[in-house]
Amino acid sequence: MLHSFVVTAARPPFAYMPTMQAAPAFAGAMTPFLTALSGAGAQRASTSFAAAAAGEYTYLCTVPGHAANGMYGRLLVQ
Ligand SMILES: [Cu+2]
Repeated sequence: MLHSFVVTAARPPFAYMPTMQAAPAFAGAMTPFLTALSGAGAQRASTSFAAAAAGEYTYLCTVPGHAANGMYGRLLVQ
């Protein structure tokens, strides 16, 4: 199953296709869509970013329907 990761300043609820409302809050705070399983096993991605401003952010999956069905969480930067 496809998944992705982005940290955004947007808050839930999220639309079925959240990419327009979930721009990355920081440079590098996202991954591309991870592709489906292959014969080699699970896909993985990593990213790194500097959370340059304190605040409350949301991390979520931008694959259509995932964030709308709860695939998100809160990231608190202090
Ligand atoms: Cu997902």
